[in-house]
Amino acid sequence: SGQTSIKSKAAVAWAAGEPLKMEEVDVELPKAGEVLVRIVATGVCHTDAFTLSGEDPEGIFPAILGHEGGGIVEMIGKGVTSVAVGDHVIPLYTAECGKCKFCTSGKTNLCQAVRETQGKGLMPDGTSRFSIDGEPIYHYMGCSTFSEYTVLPEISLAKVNNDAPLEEVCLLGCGVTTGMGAVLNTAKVEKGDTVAIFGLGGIGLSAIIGARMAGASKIIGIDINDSKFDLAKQLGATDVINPSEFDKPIQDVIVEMTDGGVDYSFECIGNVNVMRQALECCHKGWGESVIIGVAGAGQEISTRPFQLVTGRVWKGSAFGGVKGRSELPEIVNRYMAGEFGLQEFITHTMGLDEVNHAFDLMHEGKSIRSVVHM
Ligand code: NAD
Ligand code: AHE
Ligand code: ZN
Ligand code: ZN
Repeated sequence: SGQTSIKSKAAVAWAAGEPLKMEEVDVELPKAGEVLVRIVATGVCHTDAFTLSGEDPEGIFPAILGHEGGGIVEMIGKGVTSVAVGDHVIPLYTAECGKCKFCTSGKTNLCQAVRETQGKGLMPDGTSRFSIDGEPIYHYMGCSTFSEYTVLPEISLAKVNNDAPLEEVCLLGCGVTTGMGAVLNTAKVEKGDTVAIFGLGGIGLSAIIGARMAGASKIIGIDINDSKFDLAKQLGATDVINPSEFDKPIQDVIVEMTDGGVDYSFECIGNVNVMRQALECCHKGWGESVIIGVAGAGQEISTRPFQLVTGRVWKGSAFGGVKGRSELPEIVNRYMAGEFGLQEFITHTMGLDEVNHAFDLMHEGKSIRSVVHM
């Protein structure tokens, strides 16, 4: 028919620090190797707020944020073979091409096939599929799920079980996969290990689920907001502590609670001071600390090198070390089989036009996950 674009409702981030604005955007139809997806639901992750705040060195405006979505394939571009119209898919901010040096290394999930253009808010051909009155609007993390329709490279889509409720499994597009994966894939926590988890939002609570699955003997949850503790305990935390209630450093408290420190700790906040606490609460000789939280431009971590000389290990984890296309479908099936829950994370649901409220709830510490139903 010669049609080259469709109209879509989207929440646009026009500038750092400003509320998102509902707009009708033009979405260009998918080019070769690309897929048009109708987003059904999307979670709101702290990373969306981080980028909107202006702290993200890669933040570009105007952009369509959102990276924790679930949707249905609406149209495929030339040469696309791995998904078809009608397939349920989860957008991946960490693609999986299966061919690059990273994908074939067997050492990482960080495929770099489209990473460079993705970081510039563009599709792999160096252009955007979104515009208003001919002016480009940038993509975000290769996903832009705060839009009714979005375009992604084929290699940035996990095809999942069509029976999976997208309003729930969208959370596997980031938060829950990240927390569980950091524990199970990155740290590889084993039965009987002791664990400390700093920050009990969507990521930290998912790390608790992972620690429980692994059979950890002690799971210490740490947060400055007591209202997070009930769910943390329900999901498997054996102890919950609030650093503001102690008159000594929290790492000292944890070292005392665990006869010398934990086997593994996880920073799920994005605070470089807490990252140091998380490292220093680890056991001498072998304790490992995993950074999951994302810290703002210019922030740096520090500790005494002696902490590492004496056997503690500092590492990080992105998307829980999970390779999205080959591993996420199985995680969705494990959810469908009842191995873990997602509903308890969803404290709020709303329409896209209320997405700013989701950011308010997050900043007020009142939500775990808001899920936007498009
Ligand atoms: P969230 O806002 O839901 O949760 C953060 C929690 O940390 C809150 O409960 C808050 O009360 C607590 N907190 C804040 N300051 C604290 C302090 N000083 N001590 C103890 N607790 C404190 O956020 P989220 O969505 O769970 O994301 C957490 C972090 O993980 C963010 O930095 C996000 O950008 C990052 N993230 C990273 C990845 C990755 O792949 N590496 C993926 C998703 C999210
Ligand atoms: N753009 C930021 C870093 C942001 C960041 O670390 N992102 C995480 C995912 S957060 C999901 O909620 C990640 O996976 N990073 C790996 C990657 O390739 O981006 C900055 O500091 O520039
Ligand atoms: Zn996220
Ligand atoms: Zn790759």
